[in-house]
Amino acid sequence: MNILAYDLGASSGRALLGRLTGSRIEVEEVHRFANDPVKVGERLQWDILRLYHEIKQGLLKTKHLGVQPQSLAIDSWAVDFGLLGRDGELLGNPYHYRDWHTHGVMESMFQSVPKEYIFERTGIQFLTFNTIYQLAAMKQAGSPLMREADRFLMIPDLLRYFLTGEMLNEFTNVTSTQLYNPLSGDWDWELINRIGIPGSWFGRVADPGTEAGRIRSSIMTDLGIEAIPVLTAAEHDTASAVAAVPALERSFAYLSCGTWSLMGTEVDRPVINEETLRFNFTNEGGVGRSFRLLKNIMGLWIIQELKREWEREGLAYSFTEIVQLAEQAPAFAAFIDPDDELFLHAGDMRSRIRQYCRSTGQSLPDGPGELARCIFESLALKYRYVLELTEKLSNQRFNGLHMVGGGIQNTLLCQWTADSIGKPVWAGPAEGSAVGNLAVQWIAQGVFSDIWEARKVIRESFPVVTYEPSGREAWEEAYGCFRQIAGLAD
Ligand code: ADP
Ligand code: LRH
Repeated sequence: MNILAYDLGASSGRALLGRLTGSRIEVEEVHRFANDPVKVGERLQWDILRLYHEIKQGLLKTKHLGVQPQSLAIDSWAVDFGLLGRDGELLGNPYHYRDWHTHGVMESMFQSVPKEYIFERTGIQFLTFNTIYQLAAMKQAGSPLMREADRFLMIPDLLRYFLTGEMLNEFTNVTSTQLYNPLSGDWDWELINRIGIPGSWFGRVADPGTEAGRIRSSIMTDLGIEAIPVLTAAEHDTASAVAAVPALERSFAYLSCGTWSLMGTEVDRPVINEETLRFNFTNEGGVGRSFRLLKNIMGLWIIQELKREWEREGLAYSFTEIVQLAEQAPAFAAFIDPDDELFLHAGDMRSRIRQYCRSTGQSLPDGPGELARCIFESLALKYRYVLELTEKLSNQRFNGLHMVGGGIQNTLLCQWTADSIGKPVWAGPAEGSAVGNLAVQWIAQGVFSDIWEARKVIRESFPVVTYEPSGREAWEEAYGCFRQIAGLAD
């Protein structure tokens, strides 16, 4: 029995076929495609129709393999959305969350809607690009979409709607908007009303694994394929990635390591208190109405951007080469706080890293190896800081850290993470989000009884590499330096 998972990441979109052979999961990549945002003037937008086209290409390639999938589901990154008119047509291209239009909007909203009020009601961390601030930015800018819109759909909701004609708002992604109240278990109508957005835009919240229609007959005719049921996945890619963590114990820590690094633990109920607010932790919805108590860390985005910069200069390093260059560069020469706002938007990372180092009185990394080493070491050190906070805020002690996502192919980063946290790292699977997407579909079909059975099978199906900590003394010293430079509080 084959099923199809689409995972739209910032580094690429991919379609993976999953099948169960005995008690093992096998995956086959049928299609990989670019998911580059498009800049028009100053606006950064999704190339949403191209992605829809690529999703159909995935269906065609699946057909050419002679496979009829039992179901399909889509996941992607959180917070972004499209607005639809009364006629069901998409109004404009969805904005990408790294667009500048939200700049300063969160801070100005706090003047009329207090930060504490928003956190008490939503439990969601304050990121300048959350949906709530994107909507407020559009409203402030007098966007005509505010007058014309009738429905709000997040990116996987929207692509699912294109495929099926059915509109549903999926739970895990909905929680990331900062407009959902996990205590009432519904959209926070009071908050939505207070920021002046029509409540009628927001529809029924559907759990991951809900039947959400079937492929439109026009697509079946165009592609010459049979009907395929479409399900909701855990459509926030981080929810899917955490679903795929091959943990055997209920108390575990994870790091979903891709464009972003998402670190935290899974909890039954949101942890909404002064401490989680102070350290800007979040409580995002997960599979089985669990919550992810986690913190965003800027992640491999900075090296992705540097790689693009080098390519423009004619230096086409692969990630493998970048890792080798980092390994050869001098150790602990300079640190950045990867979460400094300097690094959020696209472009010019070399000069921003040097600007950060200059303003903190450090030596300035120069060549590719030095810059890459600075990023990877700083990430490993930030991981220790956030892991210790996770332990404190969840009142747990972890024996090690599960890493999933494409970033685990960076074996140096995995080793340095183990060295920095002083605990083993268990790395795998690399396609965390796609595997979690498949797992939710199998749970919906009754193949797995719940997420814990799925995790057990994932553990048996994908290699998990263990990295034992080493070089503790040097890393301990580096941590002290890093915390001072980054000004990180206890
Ligand atoms: P996303 O889902 O956000 O698109 P992925 O989980 O696919 O991201 O991870 C992509 C990241 O993985 C890249 O930015 C890169 O840093 C890292 N990566 C991918 N391949 C390699 C490799 N061969 N060696 C080292 N790092 C790699
Ligand atoms: C990771 C992710 C993360 C969000 C960000 C926008 O891909 O979904 O969980 O905070 O992208």
